[in-house]
Amino acid sequence: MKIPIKTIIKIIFLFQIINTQIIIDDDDCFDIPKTLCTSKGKKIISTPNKNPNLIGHYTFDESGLKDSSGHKNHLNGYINYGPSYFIKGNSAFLSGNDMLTIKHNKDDYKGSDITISFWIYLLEDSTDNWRTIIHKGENIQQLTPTIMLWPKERRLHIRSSTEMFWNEGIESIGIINMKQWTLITVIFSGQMVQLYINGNLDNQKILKGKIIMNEGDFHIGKDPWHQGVKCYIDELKIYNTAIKSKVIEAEASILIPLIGSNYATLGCEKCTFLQALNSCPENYHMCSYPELYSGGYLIARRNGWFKFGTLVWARESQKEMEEKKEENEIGDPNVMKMCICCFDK
Ligand SMILES: [Ca+2]
Repeated sequence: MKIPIKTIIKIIFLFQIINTQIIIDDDDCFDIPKTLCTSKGKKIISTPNKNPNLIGHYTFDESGLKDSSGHKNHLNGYINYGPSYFIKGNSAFLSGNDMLTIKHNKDDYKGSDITISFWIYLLEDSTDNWRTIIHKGENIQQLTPTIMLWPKERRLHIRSSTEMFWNEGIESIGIINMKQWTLITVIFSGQMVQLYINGNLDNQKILKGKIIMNEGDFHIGKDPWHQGVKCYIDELKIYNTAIKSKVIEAEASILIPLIGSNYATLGCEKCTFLQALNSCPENYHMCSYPELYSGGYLIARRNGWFKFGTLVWARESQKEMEEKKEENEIGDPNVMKMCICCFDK
């Protein structure tokens, strides 16, 4: 009897798959090892190499509560879906009463360093109460990490517990806009806490003590001790390390694809012209009017800087500067405006 060559190949391939180690995990799901060898090891089929420091990744797309990082830190709770931050897929709709949790898994942490990144779309303005977006901890005095909203404004309240005090952190300078997707990234590393809004460094601080990690669960959308936030959340990522600013900028580039999130940064909120000139960080300068209209104003609006007022200093031509001098606006210590700094080309 002749056996077709295709059938022989199929039998050999099946035999090799059977010979690989297939594990059935606690959730009764197949866990196939990352690499599969065929043709006596000449052909290697591998799954994409995932970032080992990404210990939780929640897309809320087809996978629902599933952790896509490969670490099996699946969400617990009931999920309602909302629209995705991008064209395809879903987000998680959180009503303000909904709470999702992630169990603490000590094997995933290398120390106290942690990065939290997510897209948020606020559906409700301030409610006069402190509201929890994310909180990890067994009780109200374990705070690493915690991201909340202030009672009377949409300002972020970033908290952690340190060796010096149980409650240390920073507040956002920008205000989170309503009904607009915003990328929030918070990095806790050593004694440093940094907040990025839409890929742009919003605030940072060296805390009094070293940050301490706790063994409590993550609470998403609200925690047992505070009210929650009515919002959509998408692409929630948890890293056990401090990620690089380039990674954050890359994720935020979807918002301002032509110029990038680092095109402009905030120099000062309300300052005189001379203070404004000195307020820009290295590699940045006070934006000119063309630069403001080419992206400076867009970034300022998206990152919530216009709460400081709508008056903005601009670097102008020599002639315009001379005219301004006559008006004495530049030297007047009572004229205060915002300074938006643009990247040096
Ligand atoms: Ca999604």
